[in-house]
Amino acid sequence: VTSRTTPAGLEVLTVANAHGTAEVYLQGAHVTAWTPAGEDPVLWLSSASAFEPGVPVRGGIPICFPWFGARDGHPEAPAHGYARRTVWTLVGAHDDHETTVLRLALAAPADPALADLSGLDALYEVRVGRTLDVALTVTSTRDVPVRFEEAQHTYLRVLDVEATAVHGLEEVAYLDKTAAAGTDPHRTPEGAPLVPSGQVDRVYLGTSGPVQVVDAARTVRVTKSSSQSTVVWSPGAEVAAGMRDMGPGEWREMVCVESANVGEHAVVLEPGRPHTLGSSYEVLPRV
Ligand code: TA6
Repeated sequence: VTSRTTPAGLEVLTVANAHGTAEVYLQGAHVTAWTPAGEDPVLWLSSASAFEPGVPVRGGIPICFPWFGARDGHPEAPAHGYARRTVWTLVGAHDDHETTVLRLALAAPADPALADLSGLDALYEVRVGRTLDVALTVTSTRDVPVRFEEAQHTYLRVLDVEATAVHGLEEVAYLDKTAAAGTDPHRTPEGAPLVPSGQVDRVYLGTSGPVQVVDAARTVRVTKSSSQSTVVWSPGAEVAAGMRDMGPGEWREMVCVESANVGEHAVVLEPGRPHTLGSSYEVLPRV
């Protein structure tokens, strides 16, 4: 593991071992790259992303915590929580059977605006090996249950999102976040793999199974643990064109598949009972 500081003052860790390479920014504990040996990069990263203090990176694996999207009752709060904007502390790095393990910690901020979410400490473990494994463990120092949301908002690199099939959610009902305001966003299972077309923004409800993302080049499998929701997002041409941190046309080269606990599946953390959200990414051998 080596470390460098960018001209903007962000610290980046580079991992290289027999099985591949990865990059992790301390800001956001953000994995921005993972390339298994002999494969193309698995994570997508925008060519127009900001890499600046306090600004989330567009691509890789943003951590959404302790809320997802807008914060309920707090329209002024930044989207997807504070974890992806805050500098985490590296608390450990070691090699374990050809796997490199990084551990990063984020203490609960002492912010009166976050009083109802106070006491939530986070630890993130990143394992770089034949697979990439990430695990977010949240503990509470409070003596009352605390409700929070979380997601590993992973941007997977694909050849063309509109020619990519997302398998594993065929029988799962979802919320369609593109539904017009005031209309019911609940949708019944589609019974077929999702091939994103235009803007897709869905929260699949009550699903803990794996997802396989299949394009013309390969299959990437996402396996998750202690996660009850899966989010799939593709901005489509129009939304992407309005995003300053996405290069022209690049929206086609990504799809987000997010291991999450959001909305009705938010975590209610009891004192003394840590919760760990895990995701594992793997390129499957060609058949
Ligand atoms: O996970 C999907 C989503 O919540 C979308 O609604 C979309 O806004 C996206 O995340 C990106 O959010 P961001 O705050 O990173 O621009």
